[in-house]
Amino acid sequence: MLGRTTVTQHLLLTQTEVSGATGTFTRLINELIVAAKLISREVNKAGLNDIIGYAGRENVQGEAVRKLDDFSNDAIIRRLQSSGVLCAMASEEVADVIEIPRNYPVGDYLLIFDPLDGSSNIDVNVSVGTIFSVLHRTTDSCDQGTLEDILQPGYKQVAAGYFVYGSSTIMVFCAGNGVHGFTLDPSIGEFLLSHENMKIPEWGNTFSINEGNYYYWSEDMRRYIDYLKDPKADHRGYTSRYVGSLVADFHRNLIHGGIFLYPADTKDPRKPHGKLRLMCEANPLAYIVEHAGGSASDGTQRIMNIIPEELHQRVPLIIGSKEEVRIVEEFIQGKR
Ligand code: P6P
Repeated sequence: MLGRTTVTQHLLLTQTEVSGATGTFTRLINELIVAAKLISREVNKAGLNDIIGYAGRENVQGEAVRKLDDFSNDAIIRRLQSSGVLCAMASEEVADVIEIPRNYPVGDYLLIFDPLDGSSNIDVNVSVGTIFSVLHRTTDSCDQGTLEDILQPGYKQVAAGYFVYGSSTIMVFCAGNGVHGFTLDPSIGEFLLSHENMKIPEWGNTFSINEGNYYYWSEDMRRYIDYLKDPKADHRGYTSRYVGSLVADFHRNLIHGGIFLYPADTKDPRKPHGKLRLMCEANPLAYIVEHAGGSASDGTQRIMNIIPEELHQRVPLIIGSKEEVRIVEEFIQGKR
């Protein structure tokens, strides 16, 4: 325990390996870590304080906002807006681009985040998470970042990661040089390296999908799920695991192999492309999974090749072990 690498040591070491690094990126991630520690503290005692339940309003997604959503969103915005490293932010909870207040310096990075994904699970003590994506500004300015700076395809990300608030609080993060996991030791308040250079198995026997939507899926998606459950099909057998919290389902599959799917469905005409958001959920997890050797697709194309048109646009998400994603794409593209 005494010799374990802290996330700060890891960031500083990585920084020395990046020519021209000025430390602003390290500052960005460190501020995110402080926000995550604050969120972890509140999540882990949610049943004991007045922070579970609803905030009495809906967010841009038309979803009832929970007090912990608000707390988590505010924690990230307050920590990062004064850091001097961002020119703008975007949050799953906020309709428009979040500007940096005029009394703070402006930097060259952009942060896009889902402050507390899966928050509906808080009341029943199921793991939830924070997801984040880091971009570099494209507009040549020293002023506020714009929507143009934010609406970049996923392959332009310079880093991405998530925090999962579960039986322990774990940060999984990649800045282009491997995917690494750090576990929070609450007794010292430090994230310690626990999963170095994570790689997702090429195959997996776990599938994660909400089968309650079965009759709302396309015929191809139904055929694929039937195939997974068919004992006579040409595979080694699958098991179903669905937490209903994207970060928890993704994290399990990252470690053990498997596939998570949230396909398009006809259940809600407001969400014809499925429920999950491109910018603050699909892109950052796609960045992580590809750097870990996996794949992320909307069924017909690589998630990170999608050119964003709207800040909160939704996409079908198929993500996990490379070979499992390939099989789904073959069903969707009529090759199986
Ligand atoms: P459903 C949580 O609300 C979330 O955004 C993801 O974390 C999760 O994967 C998904 O929605 C669950 O959605 O429709 O299966 O309840």
